[in-house]
Amino acid sequence: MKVVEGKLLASGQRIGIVAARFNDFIVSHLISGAEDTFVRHGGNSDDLTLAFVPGAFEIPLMAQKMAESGKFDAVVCLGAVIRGATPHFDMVANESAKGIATASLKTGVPVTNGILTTDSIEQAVERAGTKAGNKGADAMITAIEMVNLSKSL
Ligand code: INI
Repeated sequence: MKVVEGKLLASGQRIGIVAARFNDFIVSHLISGAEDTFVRHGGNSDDLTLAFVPGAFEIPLMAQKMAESGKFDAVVCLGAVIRGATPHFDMVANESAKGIATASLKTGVPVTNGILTTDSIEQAVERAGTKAGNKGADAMITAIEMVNLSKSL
């Protein structure tokens, strides 16, 4: 049996990051986690391009534009949708996740979901570099692996 896996090596990869300004207090830590992970896996931070959008709802369109541009091997999406802070939590959370999946399938470029969807600000803090890891770092490592896996098929 031939097994195909993606290495966790980022050297030479060019990655687009789309980050929401909404809940910047949290999202800024997701951006740091993503950049740190890219560099610690051999990537050059000059090969990262960061695009800010107003909120998580706007992420899929920009992710799709970046994926279509041909300039990036993958796109990493970062945001924080917090239930306590929004009456339309479900709409923003669902549409952003659906749109990210669509952008990836439509373009054939890996687009990873680093958007936190939590019930409280405390849960978001826990997933932005404290006791429950960093979802930005997770989304970056997924992108690195998917780029290498796609190349090795
Ligand atoms: N955007 C977020 O990224 N997180 C949120 O928690 C949030 N809340 O609370 O509403 C949010 N709303 C803005 C939304 O993403 C759009 O920018 C807005 O609806 C304009 O299209």
